[in-house]
Amino acid sequence: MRVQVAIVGGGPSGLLLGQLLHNAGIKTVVLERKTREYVLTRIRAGVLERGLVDMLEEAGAADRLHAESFRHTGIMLSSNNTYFEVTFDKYVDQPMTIYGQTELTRDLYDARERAGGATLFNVDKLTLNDLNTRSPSIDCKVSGEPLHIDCDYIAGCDGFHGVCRQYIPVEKRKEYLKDYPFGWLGILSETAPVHHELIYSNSDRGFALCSMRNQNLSRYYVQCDINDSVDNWTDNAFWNELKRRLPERFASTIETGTSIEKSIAPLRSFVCEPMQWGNLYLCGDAAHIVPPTGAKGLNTAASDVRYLYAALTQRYTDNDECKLQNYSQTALERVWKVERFSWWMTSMLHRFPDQSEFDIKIQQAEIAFLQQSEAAQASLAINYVGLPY
Ligand code: FAS
Ligand code: PHB
Repeated sequence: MRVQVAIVGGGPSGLLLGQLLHNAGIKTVVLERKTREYVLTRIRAGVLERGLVDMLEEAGAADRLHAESFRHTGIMLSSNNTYFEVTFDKYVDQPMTIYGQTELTRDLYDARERAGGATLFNVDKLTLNDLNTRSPSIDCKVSGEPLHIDCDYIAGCDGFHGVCRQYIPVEKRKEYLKDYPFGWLGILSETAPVHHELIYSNSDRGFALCSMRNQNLSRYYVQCDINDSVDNWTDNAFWNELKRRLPERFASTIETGTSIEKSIAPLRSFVCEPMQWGNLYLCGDAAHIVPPTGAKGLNTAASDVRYLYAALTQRYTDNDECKLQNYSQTALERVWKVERFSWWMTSMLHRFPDQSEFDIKIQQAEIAFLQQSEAAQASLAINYVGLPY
C-alpha cells in the first residue's frame, strides 16, 4: 500500500487530520488499533472551542453538531456556598460549543466513509521504519494479516499510550510530567442539567463539576482519591457527594437518576518535546496531556491538527517544507500556554492532600479576586474560549 500521509490512531486527532487532508486531495490511511465500535464507547470531552468547530465544518463533519449542540457563553464558579458567573462574551466574542467528543468522533468516521477515505481497524504489531529518510514506512498486522505501507510522512495521533512517541530517540526526547494526587469520578445520566452553564465548584470536600451533553443528558464529576474505584460508588453515593459539594441552590434542585456511564480518569500534565522526529509528526494526546479542568485536551489536539494540516498542504501545494520544519516549535508555543491554564484551573479548584490552611486561604483569595476583578475574569475567559491558533 502507498499513501502520502499515514495516520496512526483513529481518535479525534487522526480522524480530523485525515479528513482535512483527504478533502485537500492528499492520499491518507488511518490505522486504528481498536474497532470503530470500541472507539465510540469512550466518553470523554464535551466542550469545543470555535477553532475546532471551524475545522469540523471544513472537514464536512459539522451538520449534526449544528443541529444538536448548544452554545455556552460562560461558566459558574463556586466556593462552598458562594458562586458567580464569568460571562465570556463580556470579554471575548468567541462562544464555546457543548457537543460530546463521542459524537464528533462518530461524525468524523461517517464523513471519512462518505468521502471514501481508507480506515483500517484492528491494527496491531505496528512498527515505524526509516523515519529519517525520504521514504518512511509502516509495518503492521491488520486483523492478523501483515501489511506494509510506504508513505512520505507519518502522523502519530495514537494518544498518550500509543507507540509513536517512543520512536523519538530517548536521548533526543524531553518529557515533562506532573501527576496530580487525585482523579475525577465522572457519570453520565439521562437527567436535565442542573444549570444552563457549567458549574466548577471548589468545596471543603473537594472539586465538583456540573456539565452536560444536551437538555436530557448531564455529565457530572467529583474529585476522588487517586486509588479509588467505581465499585466503591453507588449512584446514590455519587449524588449525595455531589450535592455536598454544590451551593444549596443547586444541591436542592439537581435532578438525580441512574448513571448510564461511570468512570474514573487520572489527572496529569504532560508534554513531549520535540513533537516531531524526521518524517514523524505527533498530534494531540500522543504529545501532550492536560488535566480536564480547563476543557483543553481535545481542543489542543485540534490546534495541533490545524498546524500540521497547514504544513502538509504547504508541502504538497508549494513543495515548501518550511511549516513542517517549524511544526513542533509552533505547536508547543500554544501547548505550553494551555498547559499553564489547565494547571492553574486545577490548582485553584481542587483539594490537595498535602494542602496547608494557608494554601486553602490562597485558593479562596484567588477565587475572590476572580469574583471582583474584570481583568482576572477577562484572562480566564480568553484562555477558556481558546487562545488564537
Ligand atoms: P485519543 O487517545 O482520543 O485517540 C488515540 C487513538 O489511537 C485511540 O483510538 C487508540 O485506540 C489509537 N491507538 C493507540 N495506540 C495505537 C496503535 N499502536 N496503533 C493504532 N492505533 C492506536 N479532554 C477534555 O477536553 N475534556 C474532558 O473531559 C476529557 N476527559 C477525558 C477522559 C479520559 C478518560 C481521557 C483518557 C481523556 C480525556 N480528555 C478530555 C482528553 C481527550 O478528550 C483527549 O484530549 C482526546 O481524546 C485527544 O484525542 P487524540 O489525540 O485523538 O487521542
Ligand atoms: C465535560 O463535559 O466532560 C467537561 C466539561 C468541562 C471540563 C471537563 C469536562 O472542564
